[in-house]
Amino acid sequence: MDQSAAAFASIVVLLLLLPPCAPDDRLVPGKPLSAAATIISDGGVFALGFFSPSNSTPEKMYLGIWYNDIPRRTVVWVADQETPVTNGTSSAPTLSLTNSSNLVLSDADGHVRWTTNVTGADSPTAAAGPAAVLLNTGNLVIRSPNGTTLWQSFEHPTDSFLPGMKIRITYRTRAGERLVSWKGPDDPSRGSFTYGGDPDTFLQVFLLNGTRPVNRNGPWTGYMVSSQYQANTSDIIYFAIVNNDEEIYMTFSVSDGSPHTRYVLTYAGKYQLQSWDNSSSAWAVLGEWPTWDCNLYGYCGPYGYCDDTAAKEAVPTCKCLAGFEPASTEEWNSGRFSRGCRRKEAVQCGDRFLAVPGMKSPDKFVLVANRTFDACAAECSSNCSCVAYAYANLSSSRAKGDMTRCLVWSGELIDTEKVGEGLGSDTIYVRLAGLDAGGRTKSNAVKIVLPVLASCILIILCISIVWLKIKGKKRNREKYRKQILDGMSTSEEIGEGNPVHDLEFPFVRFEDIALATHDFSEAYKIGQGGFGKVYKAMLGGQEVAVKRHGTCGRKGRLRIWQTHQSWIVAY
Ligand SMILES: *[C@@H]1O[C@H](CO)[C@@H](O)[C@H](O)[C@H]1NC(C)=O
Ligand SMILES: *[C@@H]1O[C@H](CO)[C@@H](O)[C@H](O)[C@H]1NC(C)=O
Ligand SMILES: *[C@@H]1O[C@H](CO)[C@@H](O)[C@H](O)[C@H]1NC(C)=O
Ligand SMILES: *[C@@H]1O[C@H](CO)[C@@H](O)[C@H](O)[C@H]1NC(C)=O
Ligand SMILES: *[C@@H]1O[C@H](CO)[C@@H](O)[C@H](O)[C@H]1NC(C)=O
Ligand SMILES: *[C@@H]1O[C@H](CO)[C@@H](O)[C@H](O)[C@H]1NC(C)=O
Ligand SMILES: *[C@@H]1O[C@H](CO)[C@@H](O)[C@H](O)[C@H]1NC(C)=O
Ligand SMILES: *[C@@H]1O[C@H](CO)[C@@H](O)[C@H](O)[C@H]1NC(C)=O
Ligand SMILES: *[C@@H]1O[C@H](CO)[C@@H](O)[C@H](O)[C@H]1NC(C)=O
Ligand SMILES: CC(=O)N[C@H]1CO[C@H](CO)[C@@H](O)[C@@H]1O
Repeated sequence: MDQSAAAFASIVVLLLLLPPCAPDDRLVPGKPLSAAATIISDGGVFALGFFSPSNSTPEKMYLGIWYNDIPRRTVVWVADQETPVTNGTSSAPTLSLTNSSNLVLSDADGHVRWTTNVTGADSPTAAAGPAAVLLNTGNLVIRSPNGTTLWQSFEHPTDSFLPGMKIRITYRTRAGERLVSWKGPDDPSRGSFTYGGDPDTFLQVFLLNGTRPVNRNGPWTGYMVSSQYQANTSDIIYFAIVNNDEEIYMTFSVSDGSPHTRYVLTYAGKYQLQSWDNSSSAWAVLGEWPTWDCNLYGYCGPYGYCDDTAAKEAVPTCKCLAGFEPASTEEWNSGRFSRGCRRKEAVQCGDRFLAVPGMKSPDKFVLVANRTFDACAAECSSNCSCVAYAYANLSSSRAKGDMTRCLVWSGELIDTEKVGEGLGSDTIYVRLAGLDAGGRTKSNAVKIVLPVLASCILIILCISIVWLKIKGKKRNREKYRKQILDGMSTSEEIGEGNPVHDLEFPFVRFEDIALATHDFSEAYKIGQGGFGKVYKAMLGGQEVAVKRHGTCGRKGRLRIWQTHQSWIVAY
């Protein structure tokens, strides 16, 4: 008894005497990472270390970051995509941090295979040097002795887009992050697919195969936050587009307690939204783009458009824009659409424009700066080579207060899609022969006009309401935008007094929500996090996720976001 007590006491003393260990979430100068070791983020979600992707060639190793707490190794970042290091028989590769704050990856034979590019960092004092810290978000950050970030892996992405990461384009340099696919399932070297913003227009996102577009998101219509509720996982994914004087970027976050969620550009050229399913120990694919052939770039040829709202079939429905007919009926009928459509009747300079709502705008537009809607229309109708225009009020300014987005087309209209009316869609105005002053076709007026007119009125009504609400708050928007995103990336509570409350999206009354959720009954609750409780409800025939901040009675404001898949209402 005495003996064991003494032994215990001496262990305690020994433990007390041991010097405090450096936290194992970081690398410091003079303590390189060996091939067999890993660095684990504080929180345990991510690991940094060497891995060999293929069992057949174990001597080929890469430095990477993967999820530490799931049984299937899923690498989200690779340092040396081009040149794997080799694991020798007598020596192994190492990763070290230099006194000049650079990470250096050395081969078994001592050759430097990869290094970061930090310059001008302070030389360390004896007290504190730089550190490379693996954060629990999966970001590997080099910090200077004074704590500033000198380099981060989030700014050098490979195939994965993680919550809190940004994919952006800088206006001045036209440079930015692009996801790069792996070459094969077990080959992290650079594949041919990339995903990122379009440096020519800054307004759209391309999935490319080499330099060839595979899939394109339509030009940004100005929405800032959209969200998507995943019924299977009870996950809410908040997706944001942030535009400021320097850059435009997209980022996303997930609700608290959500499983691991990432976007990944697969080696096969698919952009997927994946979520870890603990019960089956596998990645569930919540979304995939291109979803079907309809989303392939230019699938329906010039002046054709694909109906993405149609039931997904093996061969998607291609249609010609109003006033156009298939270039070759024979090919069109046999499901070959690449030659697209041609005009039924040639246009003349004085011809008017038909409004086509609910569309993804075609590619190859020219952005005309600082135009009102009327000036945009005039810009196009006064120029005989202009065949179409589309207009949006961007909800955040690019620079110096220009909130307008006037797009004009003078060539073929390519890669148009019908996506249905919603946040990401445009009304395209197409120049057509035989329209009267109201933009109606003279012959078949009623058939086309009524739905078009109705949707126009609806859109204008919605835009005006949002516009009126937002108008008064324009001045502080810059500040708000930043704070929304700061809040999002850290998953902090969006509570009272948070500026996010001031970005309102009117539509729904509290009474309707209370009714639809049976007065916020537990039976309708689908989640809870730092942001409040989330309920499922049916509103106007739409399934929505209702987010409630606290239980502040009937005061407070409503917000609603929409994506093409779902709506979310926040109270
Ligand atoms: C690297 O090589 C050493 C020595 O041959 C071996 O012990 C180690 O397991 C190898 N590491 C990996 C990750 O294959
Ligand atoms: C470091 O900078 C050089 C020259 O600017 C560049 O060629 C190289 O690709 C950069 N390396 C990394 C890892 O960014
Ligand atoms: C911190 O150090 C970096 C370089 O190591 C330097 O550029 C920066 O100005 C320093 N910041 C402060 C607040 O001292
Ligand atoms: C890095 O700095 C430490 C402390 O100043 C010093 O002991 C060490 O020799 C330096 N290492 C190199 C490679 O310069
Ligand atoms: C990507 O491009 C290569 C070469 O141009 C081609 O062989 C391959 O089929 C393309 N893949 C896809 C999915 O477009
Ligand atoms: C995931 O499943 C494992 C066992 O299969 C369990 O131990 C763990 O708690 C689960 N994690 C979550 C977040 O449900
Ligand atoms: C979601 O659930 C439905 C029905 O339970 C199922 O058919 C579908 O495959 C699930 N999706 C995912 C991504 O797990
Ligand atoms: C936009 O146009 C208006 C009038 O057309 C002009 O007063 C204003 O200076 C312009 N703004 C910019 C940023 O060009
Ligand atoms: C008309 O449009 C074409 C193509 O966009 C452009 O090159 C030309 O400068 C425009 N003409 C006028 C007068 O604006
Ligand atoms: C379609 C629409 O609402 N356009 C408005 C966009 O904002 C400008 C002012 O910058 C208004 O004049 C437009 O009417």
